[in-house]
Amino acid sequence: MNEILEKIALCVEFGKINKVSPYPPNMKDQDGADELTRQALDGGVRPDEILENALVPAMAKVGDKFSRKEIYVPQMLMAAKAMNSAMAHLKPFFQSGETKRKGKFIVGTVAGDLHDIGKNLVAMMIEGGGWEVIDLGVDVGTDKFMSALDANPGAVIGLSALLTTTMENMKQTVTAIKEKHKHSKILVGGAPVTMEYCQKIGADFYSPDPQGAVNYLKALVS
Ligand code: B1M
Repeated sequence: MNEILEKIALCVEFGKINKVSPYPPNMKDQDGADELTRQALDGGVRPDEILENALVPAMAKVGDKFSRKEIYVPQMLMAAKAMNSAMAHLKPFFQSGETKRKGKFIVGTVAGDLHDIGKNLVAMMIEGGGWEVIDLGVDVGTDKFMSALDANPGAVIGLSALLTTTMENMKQTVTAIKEKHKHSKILVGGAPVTMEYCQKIGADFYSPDPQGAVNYLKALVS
């Protein structure tokens, strides 16, 4: 792998955002994902190469370590911040259509539910997996999911719920989406959600963690 891509991947894996960021201590005063991504683009590396060969594999490593409980939420958030600092340089290329993404992922925490830490991790990992993410935020009602899907036909939908009470709203949203867009794929997750519940409400897939969500989307387009 190109040396600068290796460096960007390490910055993302270990959460080194930019030169002034003191984290992680062993990378202090070194360029971070921000500066290195700029340098790579200026040096002629294509945006899709940076995404595919640095950000995606680095975030996959982060996801696997998180699944194995070798790292925890703070490290994952730092990795996601580093990835975002790199993505800020790449986004103009993707938005202009010059570089293609794998697809669109609409995500939100269901109606009545304000928990967004897990949902944000999933969104960031999926963005790191090469998808365009449309994040509708928290307390998202069925109508808002439907409007987003109407505006982005074919997008995969992700619903997150952290409360046993709001899980019921997940069911309502899944039913409404499947009635109007029966071929839409719906992924569900969140602490109280299970595969059994996913099947019961007619969603397509359940993942207990962000990496499972990334793998599911990857399988959809391969
Ligand atoms: Co709330 N809360 N909370 N809370 N809160 C829980 C969930 C609770 C378990 C705490 C407890 O009682 N032990 C409990 C729920 C009980 C239940 O229903 N079974 C609870 C409660 C009761 C409440 C309130 C009702 C409290 C009150 O006001 N009386 C209230 C409800 C507000 C509302 O939503 N309407 C409330 C409020 C809050 C805060 C606002 C204070 C805050 C949220 C801040 C925020 O998110 N911005 C909060 C927090 C922080 C928690 C705990 C402590 C932590 C949740 C969290 O972020 N976990 C939580 C207790 C706990 O979990 N220890 C608790 C870390 C996060 C990375 O994990 O979200 O599970 P998680 O996401 C995971 C996976 O689930 C998965 O990937 C993530 C990474 O592995 N995942 C997906 C998540 N979404 C996914 C989507 C996917 C795929 C995977 O595909 C689309």
